[in-house]
Amino acid sequence: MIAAADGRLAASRATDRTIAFMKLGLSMLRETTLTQHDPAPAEASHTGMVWLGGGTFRMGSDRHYPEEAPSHHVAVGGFWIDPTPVTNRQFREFVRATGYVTIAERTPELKAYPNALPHMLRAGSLVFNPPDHPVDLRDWSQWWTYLFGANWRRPYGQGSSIRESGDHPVVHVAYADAEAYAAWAGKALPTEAEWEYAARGGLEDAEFAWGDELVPGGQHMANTWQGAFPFQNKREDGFERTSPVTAFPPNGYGLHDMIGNVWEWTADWYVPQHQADAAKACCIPRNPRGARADQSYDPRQPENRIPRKVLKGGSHLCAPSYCKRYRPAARHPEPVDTSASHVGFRCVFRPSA
Ligand SMILES: [Ca+2]
Ligand SMILES: [Ca+2]
Ligand SMILES: [Cu+2]
Repeated sequence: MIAAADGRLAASRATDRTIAFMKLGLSMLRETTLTQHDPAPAEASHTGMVWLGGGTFRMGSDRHYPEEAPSHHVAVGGFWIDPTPVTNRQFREFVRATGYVTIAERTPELKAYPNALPHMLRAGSLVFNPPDHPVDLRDWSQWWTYLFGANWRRPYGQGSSIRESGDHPVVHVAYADAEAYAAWAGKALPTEAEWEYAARGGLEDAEFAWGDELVPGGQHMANTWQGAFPFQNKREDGFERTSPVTAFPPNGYGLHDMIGNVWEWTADWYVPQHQADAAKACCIPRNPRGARADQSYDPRQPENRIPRKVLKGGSHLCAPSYCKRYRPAARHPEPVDTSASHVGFRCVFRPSA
């Protein structure tokens, strides 16, 4: 349980940063699908990264949430990808080398949040703070707290640390933080199509990154949530919060944690649906880059003009009883300024064309 650092916090629980500040106040294609055409270019060896030859695959799903539909064919070129999310240890190397200060560590400016109540404008981040009883599942503010002092070094606020979790994914990183790390590493953030192609691990249209069963033969394949969300975490997978990035088996491409543990930032702007499937093989989009920034705003919050990126993969908070987003097709919009205790990222490297 997270101790509130400030009496006002109870009222400031919210799902994203801006709200937190304002709160108080085709079958023919099947054979070619997922075939990896491109051999890894010899130009560079990206130590520790996994080469994925490009291919055509079925992106999205018609069987789940509306934003994942329609399922449609997409082609991606070959690229390298990190086999795990970026860890606390890796992120610390970046910060030591550059002196970079993450968004969650900076005091938010009134200029950027004109509707904010001044006392809320303190450095912090969103921390999962579970109630001990059933709550209205429509109200996310029941389990999210904007916690002053929470950041990547102190994932659960004052008094917490990452001393024992160097191999856990870094969290409390906003989009710009992930981008800054990627630039430093000479890498980039994946597009949604690249990310989903990688997550599917070579399986055609499967529900999960490992097949069609969530817990095949009783074996947990990812760090998700078992029990009644958000008050009963049965930890049958062994972890209440984040887990070491290789704690669960890799998918068919050798990639760990694509599903669960932490959501991962992608470079694409969010719109709540996919484009229609191409009528002919000729017209399948290649390396799609998502929507435009000005299409990504939250329509329910017209006063908040913070554009939103696509998050992928679900997290340790995804539960059959609440949010079945522990699947490659699943997606979630996240305002670029927002950081949280269940969101991280991994990088890709694209060969120069
Ligand atoms: Ca778990
Ligand atoms: Ca993940
Ligand atoms: Cu979820």
